[in-house]
Amino acid sequence: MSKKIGIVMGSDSDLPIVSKAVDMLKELQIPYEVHIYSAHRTPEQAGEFALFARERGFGAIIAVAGMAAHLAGAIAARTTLPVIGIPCKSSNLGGIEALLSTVQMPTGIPVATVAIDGAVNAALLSAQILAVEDAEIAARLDAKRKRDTEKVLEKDAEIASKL
Ligand code: RP5
Repeated sequence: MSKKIGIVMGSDSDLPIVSKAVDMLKELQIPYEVHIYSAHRTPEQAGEFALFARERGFGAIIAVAGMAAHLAGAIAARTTLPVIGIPCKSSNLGGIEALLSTVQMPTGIPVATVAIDGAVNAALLSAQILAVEDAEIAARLDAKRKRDTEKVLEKDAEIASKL
């Protein structure tokens, strides 16, 4: 059984983004656990989750938050597991504020930040982290890359006949 991926979102309004990460983890047959813990509204629960995540069998944590997005950093401050931040577009600033809040971490506490709303890449990166030690996940990732490549080549073959 592989290690689990923890997914923590700051609000249930982040669920449409989280669902995309969950779908990717399901496709790769990776176990996961999802929580709603906010760096601001439930700081103790978010901190507790991070503190005990390693001993609870997690291999990496994905933190999803918008606006003044401190969740990924707050979690990273309390664990040495890899933390991946997804900045969300949840205000009229378009997510740039969440991107900057997530990516600009002080030296010593890294957060691997993906694109605004980049849920699929966050899931893939978390799988790649587990795949360092897990040959089955590595094989599934290789197979997915191959399928993705084939899809693009099929489109390439079609485009010539369309134009
Ligand atoms: C963040 O504030 C959440 O992650 C969410 O993206 C944003 C807005 O939250 P709600 O006001 O919709 O609960 O903490």
